[in-house]
Amino acid sequence: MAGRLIVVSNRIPTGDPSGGLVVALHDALLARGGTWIGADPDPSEEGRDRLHDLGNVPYQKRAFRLSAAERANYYSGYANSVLWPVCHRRTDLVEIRSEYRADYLAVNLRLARLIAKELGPQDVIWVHDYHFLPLATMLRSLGVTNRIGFFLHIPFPNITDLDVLPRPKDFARWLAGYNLVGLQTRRDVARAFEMFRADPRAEFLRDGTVKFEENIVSVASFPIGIDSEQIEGIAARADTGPFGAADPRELIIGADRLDYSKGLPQKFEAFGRLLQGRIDPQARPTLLQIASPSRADVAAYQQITSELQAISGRINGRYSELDWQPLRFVHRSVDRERLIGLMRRAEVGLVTPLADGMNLVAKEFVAAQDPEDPGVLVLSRFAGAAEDMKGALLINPHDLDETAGAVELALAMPLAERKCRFEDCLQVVRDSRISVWTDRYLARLASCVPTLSLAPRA
Ligand code: GDG
Repeated sequence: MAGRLIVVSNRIPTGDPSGGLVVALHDALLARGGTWIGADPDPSEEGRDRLHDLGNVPYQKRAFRLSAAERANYYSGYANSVLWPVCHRRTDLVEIRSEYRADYLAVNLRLARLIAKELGPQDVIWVHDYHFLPLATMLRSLGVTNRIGFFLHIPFPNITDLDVLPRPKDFARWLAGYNLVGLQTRRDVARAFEMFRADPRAEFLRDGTVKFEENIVSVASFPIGIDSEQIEGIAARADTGPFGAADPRELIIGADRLDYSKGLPQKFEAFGRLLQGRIDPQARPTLLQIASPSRADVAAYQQITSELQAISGRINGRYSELDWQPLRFVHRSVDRERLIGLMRRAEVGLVTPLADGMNLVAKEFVAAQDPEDPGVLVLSRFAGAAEDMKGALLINPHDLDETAGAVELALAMPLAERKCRFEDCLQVVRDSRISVWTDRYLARLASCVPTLSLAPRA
């Protein structure tokens, strides 16, 4: 690619990059050079009319600033209280307010203007996630014909759920402003096609692309992955005995952002079912749930936190012994190496989202296992990762007995079967590693039909 790569994401890494996605984009920018644009962690409201340098080595990091009202309306509001629940099939949690949408559009338009000002003719823009759906349409309205790609990290919404949006038809039009829309799974692509098929403005071309008014957009799946080699290395060296004398004999681990999409109440209740007679009381299994705090200013997140505290209190009250607490609900983030060590130590990884774009924890759990004595992944069918991870025990997280039964099976699984399932899963994790994801996406974007004419409106 001749021009610069310009990556846009709401979160921009400061300090050492950590976490799969951030590392992948960091590597892509290191290899190709370019600019990463994101929201300024500095809460200052000054200078919203320009991008601020957050450092130039080894690539440029530039930040846009938000006012306190914009943070509330664009970020916590439209992005996290409208689009997030719509895409995660929780339309009951959607909060529609006119100021949310107004600021979402205003922030995107301001960002489009700031980007357009500094864009070279060959630059390629790669936009990440639901915070920026209308960015391409807005850039096109400012005369930008550069290649612009989009990747949606979360599930593509069901077509009927889109009707909950204030102006449902915007969704398809905004996406059609991009040259390439990348989604996590083939199932997501099918839902996107269903949306375009139902839209009279869209026409399917023979090569599988969609012509939407004056734009041509390609839609394809690019299942995101992890730096599996790095995690395998960390896990092999990790401290796996942080429990000391209280080391549980059978450890089941969960690690999620504390989010209502992750199925945590269902996970806790299913564990309660397991304790309720399914398991030999002598086995004393422990569920360690690390739940890193997330979006605490949004009411739905406060509610789910209280709900989880109540369920874990009930289960522990009922089953704890003087020297055994079955459920450890740790509502804070733990150090990455420690987390990977805990994953390696665990007999079972329990991943139960009700809806999830991919779920990197599932892939990290697999990469962290000891190949000679691997643990078993119990994985929700509703995680994007389940589309390819056939070696996992797949469950419906709404079915508490099924989940409890799968954990029981996992805890009793003979080594030969554990190894066989692990090897299947590890192959999937390695095949979808993050460097492959980045390269595949950018190669596909480079081959997309260029935008020749411009959309007349944003
Ligand atoms: C979105 C989509 C998609 C978790 N707790 C701790 C911790 N983590 C790390 C995990 C993992 C990451 O956070 C979570 O990634 P997920 O993929 O599981 O979930 P989301 O945050 O919802 O991510 C998702 C992803 O984007 C990428 O496209 O897969 O579907 O929702 O890396 O290990 N890390 C540390 N301490 C913790 O306590 N250090």
